[in-house]
Amino acid sequence: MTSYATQGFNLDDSGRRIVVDPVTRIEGHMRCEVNLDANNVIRNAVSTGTMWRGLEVILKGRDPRDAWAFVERICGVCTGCHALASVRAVEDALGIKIPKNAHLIREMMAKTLQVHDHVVHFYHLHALDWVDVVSALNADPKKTSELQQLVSPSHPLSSPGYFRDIQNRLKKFVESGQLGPFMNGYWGNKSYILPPEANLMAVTHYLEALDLQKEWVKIHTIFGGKNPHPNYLVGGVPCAINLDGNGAVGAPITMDRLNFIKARIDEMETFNRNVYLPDVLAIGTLYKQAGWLHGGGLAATNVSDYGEYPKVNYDKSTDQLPGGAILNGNWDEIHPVDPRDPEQVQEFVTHSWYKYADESKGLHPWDGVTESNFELGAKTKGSKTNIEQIDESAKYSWIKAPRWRGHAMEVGPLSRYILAYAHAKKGNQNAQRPKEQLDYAAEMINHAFPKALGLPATDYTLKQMLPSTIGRTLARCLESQYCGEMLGNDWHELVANIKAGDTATANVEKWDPSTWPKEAKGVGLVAAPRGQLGHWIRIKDGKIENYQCVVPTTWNGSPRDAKGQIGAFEAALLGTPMTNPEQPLEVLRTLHSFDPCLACSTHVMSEDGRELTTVKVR
Ligand code: NFE
Ligand code: MG
Repeated sequence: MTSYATQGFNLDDSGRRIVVDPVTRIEGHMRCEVNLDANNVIRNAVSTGTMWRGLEVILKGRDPRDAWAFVERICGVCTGCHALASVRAVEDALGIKIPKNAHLIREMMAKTLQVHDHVVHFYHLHALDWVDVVSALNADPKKTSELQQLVSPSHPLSSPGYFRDIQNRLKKFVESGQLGPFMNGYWGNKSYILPPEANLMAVTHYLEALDLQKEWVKIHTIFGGKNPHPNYLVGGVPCAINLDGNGAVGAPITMDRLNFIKARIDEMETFNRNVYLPDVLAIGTLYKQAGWLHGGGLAATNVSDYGEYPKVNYDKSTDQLPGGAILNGNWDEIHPVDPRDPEQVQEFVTHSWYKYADESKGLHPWDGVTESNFELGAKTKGSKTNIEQIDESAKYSWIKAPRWRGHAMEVGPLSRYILAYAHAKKGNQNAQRPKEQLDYAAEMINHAFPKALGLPATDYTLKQMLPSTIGRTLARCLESQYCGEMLGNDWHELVANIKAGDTATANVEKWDPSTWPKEAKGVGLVAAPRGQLGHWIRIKDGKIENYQCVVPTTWNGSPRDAKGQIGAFEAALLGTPMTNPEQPLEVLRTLHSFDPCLACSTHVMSEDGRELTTVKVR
């Protein structure tokens, strides 16, 4: 028995151990082990990143203006957010201010990513933890049509015939035995509680979302040339504006293209409002009624975000989703977060496969060190290439352990929404962040959450219910909706600014490294879809001296630290009862609610490409 009293979690690793490896429907390589008590309740959890790629090491000695193109390859899912963090870090170091159009275009690219990422996450990476595809075959298409008209009254595709066609497509799929994206689900598990009609409706929306998402990312192709991995530029954006397109070379931003973008934004807003939010509310309500409100973990205590979406660039007080840190579940106190302060953001490697001179201490990212050190603990069972069980008392993950003032934190949309609610309650609005703007986020929490959960909107009920797996999924949906609306505002502002005669998209005054100081350091922050993202850079003699990325999934997927504090994935699993431990659906539900991205968090392969683990559920 191990006790981690500092966080109030008591871990018991004595019971039967279940291994889920890999955790699928996510980006990257992740393993999770849990110990169960005699009642099949999770009492200990161990989360591991099983891959290393070394991007921070690859960057050393390179031109800072090129860094965005390297770090952007950390991930194709949260595509663009590492490039954005990178150009912001370099601009911060060199004192470069970007033009208004560049700011608005970057904002639109970031919010497009947010909506795309959240919709793809919910329907394609997470919904099948709640929705039984095979059960949809038993649905009555007429009743499905009635259900949809009840929960999504404005959805244009609602006829019984439409659902019958989709059901027939599904039947053919299942009869062919080639389930494709629906392979290996735990279909029929008793923990799926939706009626067949709700399952058919949700599977239908899965297919609709699959079609739509490829349209939405065209916004990235217009502004950034391609997706995934759109182009960025230190000093602005790499696209030209020429509204009528006359005499322009390349592929400038024309009014035709802007109108195409507006049509996609309207489509996102309509889908969020008519389909995504009603689906999440319906699924949340039914599962809440069935008593499934597990998975709160660190969200009930420690959450943070750097704050994002400034109405006025470079003015953090105008952030439309304001940042801060909340500790010990005290929503009345919001601590300011300063990523430059060496005492605040630190990464520990005590339980990570890296080497520090003194591993009892954390390092601020400007002084961060990335040196691999793969060794397995004495208690690891099995051979090195076929591990049955890892030893969490030793090093056990390729993910470092970031901490804020020494505390393990949960990051992501749920954290941002808890913060928005707390800021609104304190009345933290100003002229650039009008009350309505901030209240909007709080309103959503006040209305959407209690409605979904069938509760009165009080601080007490929200605190009991919001920090949960369902709460996390709801918050992501609210953020998608909010980003869709902010996108519409950005579009109008961009068009108005261009029409007023401003066509500047880049500031190249400091492009030449001879204009740079001998030494400089900077930080670039982004509200990435999975949470707060920061890149820290040190520049010396025009080259990158050190580069460190502390990524959302590094925070959430963090292993234990020097004090033994567990990370957000691990904390969220504790106390969850499993219906059938041979089918770890509950583990997947909660882990998926974070939308883990291991490629992002490890950003660093075992040198000899050796297999570190095998797939095993026992
Ligand atoms: Ni690969 Fe990422 C996001 C970043 S990691 S997805 O969002 O940054 O959590
Ligand atoms: Mg890192």
